[in-house]
Amino acid sequence: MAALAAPASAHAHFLLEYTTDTMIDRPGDVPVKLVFWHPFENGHVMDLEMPEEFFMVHNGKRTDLRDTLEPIRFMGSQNEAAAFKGSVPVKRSGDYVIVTVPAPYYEEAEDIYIQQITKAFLNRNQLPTDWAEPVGLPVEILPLNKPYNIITGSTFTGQVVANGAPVPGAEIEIEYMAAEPDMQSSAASDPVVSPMPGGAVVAISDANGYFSFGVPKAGYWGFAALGAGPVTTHDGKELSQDAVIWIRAWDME
Ligand SMILES: [Cu+2]
Repeated sequence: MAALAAPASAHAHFLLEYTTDTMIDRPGDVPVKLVFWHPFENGHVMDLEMPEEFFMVHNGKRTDLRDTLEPIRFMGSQNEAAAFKGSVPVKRSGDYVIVTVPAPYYEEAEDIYIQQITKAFLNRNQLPTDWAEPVGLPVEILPLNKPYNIITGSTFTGQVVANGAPVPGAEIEIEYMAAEPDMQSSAASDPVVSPMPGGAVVAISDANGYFSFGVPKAGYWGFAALGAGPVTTHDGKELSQDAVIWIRAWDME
């Protein structure tokens, strides 16, 4: 379980489930881009295969959205790679938890596989329905603050759980989405801030799997609990089965 055994690389990989907004005013299909990238520095983009699962949870009900996925290209500042565009049908009021279970990705530099099981959240009409409930993934981060409504300068607390049990001592990489995918083109926006001089921003979960982070800036923040999942090998190699969660912070105005 202890993720600290494996040395982390200087930069943090993150699977994005990107939508331009999290609060959805009008009912309709919300476009989402799945990109495996380094969004803090607009760095290297990894090729994403067709995910094993892509679904939403609304009012406790799971809806498979894999059929909405189309392959696209995504261009970072260093390279271009395979990504996907899908859509989330948002009709009634409430929360829509977007979940991606990607296929394990082979990372040549570290000779390991990486699988980032990822959650992001949309909401319509401010009605909270699903955000606090576990999805029941092999590994996931449970938010203890409403994830689409974090005030800049306040804190976000999450709990890392694997098969429903807390994961103590998990290494959690924290990433600001400094550059964002453009929905109309394959490009990304220019990063609005630079990565930190000390490399990846990291927190460690406590004895009950909890971690907290003071959120200094409005926008999207990602948290990745590295190697916290129950599956540790794939194709005869080490697998880092990570739980990723995306939250959205807002300035008070
Ligand atoms: Cu990386």
